[in-house]
Amino acid sequence: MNRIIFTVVFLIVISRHLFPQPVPGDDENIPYLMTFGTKAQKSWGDDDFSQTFFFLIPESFKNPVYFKIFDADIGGTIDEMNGTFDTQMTYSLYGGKEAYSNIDAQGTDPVGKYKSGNLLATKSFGVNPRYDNSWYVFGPFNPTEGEYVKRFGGYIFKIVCDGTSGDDGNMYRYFLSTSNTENKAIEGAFAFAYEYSFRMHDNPKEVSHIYPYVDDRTITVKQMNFDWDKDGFIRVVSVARKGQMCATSNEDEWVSSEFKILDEEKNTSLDFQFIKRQSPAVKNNNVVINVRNQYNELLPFNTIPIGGVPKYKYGIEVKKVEKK
Ligand SMILES: [Ca+2]
Ligand SMILES: [Ca+2]
Ligand SMILES: [Ca+2]
Ligand SMILES: [Ca+2]
Repeated sequence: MNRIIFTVVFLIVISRHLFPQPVPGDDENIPYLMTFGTKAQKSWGDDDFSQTFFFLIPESFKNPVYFKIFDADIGGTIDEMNGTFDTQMTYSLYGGKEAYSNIDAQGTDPVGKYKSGNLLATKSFGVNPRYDNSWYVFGPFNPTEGEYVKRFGGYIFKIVCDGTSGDDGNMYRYFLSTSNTENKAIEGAFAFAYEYSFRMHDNPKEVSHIYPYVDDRTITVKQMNFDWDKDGFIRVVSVARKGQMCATSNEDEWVSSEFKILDEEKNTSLDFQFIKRQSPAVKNNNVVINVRNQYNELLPFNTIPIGGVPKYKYGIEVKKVEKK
């Protein structure tokens, strides 16, 4: 019996390594990233019609890489139509100097030099049945075409998805792969963003997550969310926190709230849980979120949570109570 359990656990661990590196990540349970055309009203759920993602490739990895976009088009079965589909959107891939390290690239708004670095590839889409519900691929690229960032121990690439016209919503996902025909993971690679603009599930039983990483300088955390449509609640779970409720937004508004970081939470990921209202179910809900520390610096959301998905440890709270 123990051997069976061991084998099952072993296979789960192994299969997670063999499975592709999707963005959004497996543990996030977010159906799609979401970016609207520039003529959309913000009340549809996108505050700025632009989204930036970074991809880290560890320097030990030497083979070519591919950046794959699922449902790159704006039309067809996946995407949110407003009237008729008339939206254009551009995906741009950057590497080289400043692709990541330019401060404008790490903000929440598409301003200044947010498209810093060397433009390695770019492609615009509108209605395009060929790339509806299928893949478009940038690559191959040598990992060294990214920007080398010492503290990450690897090369960083950036993809910016910008709405350029129209008022429809683009739903899409990314995969970082070693193959242009299959989704093959790169060990130790991951993706991250400083602001997430995404589509929630329609099924009220599905819970979506993001995992901001809290470093040891973080004392307080401020979350801001946009256009939550009062869809249930957002709560934070961590190794030391059972369920911290966050202030949530209604239609077309930003709402923020803050909480203090506990010692045990330093150098761990927080689990922001997006829990839907059970009834009546909110459909087609697009949401934007970012999280900052006390210096107003954005915390990165990693598609694979650093240190794993944090689990609340009952013992920590007991110890804290005893100390008082
Ligand atoms: Ca339209
Ligand atoms: Ca589509
Ligand atoms: Ca799409
Ligand atoms: Ca919304």
